[in-house]
Amino acid sequence: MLSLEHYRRDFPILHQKVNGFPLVYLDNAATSQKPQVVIDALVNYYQKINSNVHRGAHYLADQATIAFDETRKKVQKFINAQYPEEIIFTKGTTESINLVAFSFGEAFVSPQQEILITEMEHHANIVPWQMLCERKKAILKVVPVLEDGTLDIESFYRFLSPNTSLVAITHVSNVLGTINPIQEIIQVAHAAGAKVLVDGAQSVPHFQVNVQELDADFFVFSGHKIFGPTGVGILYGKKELLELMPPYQGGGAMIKEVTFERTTYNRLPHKFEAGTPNIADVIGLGVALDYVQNIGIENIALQEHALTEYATQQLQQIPSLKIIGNTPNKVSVISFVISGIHHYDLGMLLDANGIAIRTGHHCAQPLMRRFGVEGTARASFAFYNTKEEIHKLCEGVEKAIAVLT
Ligand code: 7TS
Repeated sequence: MLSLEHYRRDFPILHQKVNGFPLVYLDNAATSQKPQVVIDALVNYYQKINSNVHRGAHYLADQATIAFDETRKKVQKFINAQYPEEIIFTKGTTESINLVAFSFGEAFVSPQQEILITEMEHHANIVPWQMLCERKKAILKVVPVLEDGTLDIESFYRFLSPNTSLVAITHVSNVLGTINPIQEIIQVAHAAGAKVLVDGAQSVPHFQVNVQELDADFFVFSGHKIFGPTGVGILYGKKELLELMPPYQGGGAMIKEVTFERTTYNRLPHKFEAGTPNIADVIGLGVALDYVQNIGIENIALQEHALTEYATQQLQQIPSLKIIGNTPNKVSVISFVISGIHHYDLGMLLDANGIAIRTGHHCAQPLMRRFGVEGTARASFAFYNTKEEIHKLCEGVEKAIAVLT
């Protein structure tokens, strides 16, 4: 087991009082907190090497470019991509998915072809595909979710056809915590001739991902959920696919030569990185990945698993509380509803005690409809959370039930 005290000290934000109580931060699925080394990297960048990248005109430009390009290699290693140019920097998961929906959609999706998604997707992995289907007169198909929060894999097999162009699926649900059998899904989709985009926003922070082993065509995630800064995300794509896809945005850095008659495009990854990138935050993400690697993602997984089991067991003792998402194969996300209590009221009462959880639809309105709820309360843990914090959550919930019912 990790020495929690040691690692908690790395996160300055955790050591403060909120509403007079020590902060209990249980909203890590929305965004994780940042260790001091990441904060220092941002300050250091602006104090010492701030400059534009890939223009190579002077010392600072070189330093910034080296640090920026270094992160691409760190990400490549972190998810075991074959080539660094398969790593495209974006604003986040949302932009990565929009990029693929636009660019892959433009090149490869024709009328009447199908895009397969699931009922447990975040809006970021629904709406861009709806927009694509509208543009291309393609068809969106949705694989249902079973009562325990697992994917209806039989329906997935049934829905897949030679007409399926792309399967866009979350690796892990941000509401249910369910880990989808992504390797099987990718194999079967490939056998049917479809490509697969995996939304890794909620998987990469919690366990080892190996894109080559998975054989994913696209894999996307956000830096801010894995202890990195906001405003930077990753699109991994297989080189041979990215090569065939048109640029998403035009501008500086993505061109080889521009004339008023015709423009030729830069090689990967620059073709997909128009304009000045988010240099400081990209460098910060590199430091965050180093931080995770120093602790060991497998140690993080063990710690989070123990916290999740414990919290599940404790919350289940509360009679009016129902957990939504009951598969044992899940990450550290627990969504729940309490009969007779609105999730917003619960969230407000917990906040008054310094406890931060998320309430609402979690950007997954179709999934809320599937479970017949308007929203849920959701506690999500990082490795720096403690059993004591779980006790505080349970006490807070019990107090709220006493006050509100
Ligand atoms: N996909 C999944 C599975 C997510 O959980 C999220 C964010 C996104 C995509 C979008 O990521 P972004 O960084 O581009 O915004 N999920 C959440 C959440 O559960 N609470 O706040 C944001």
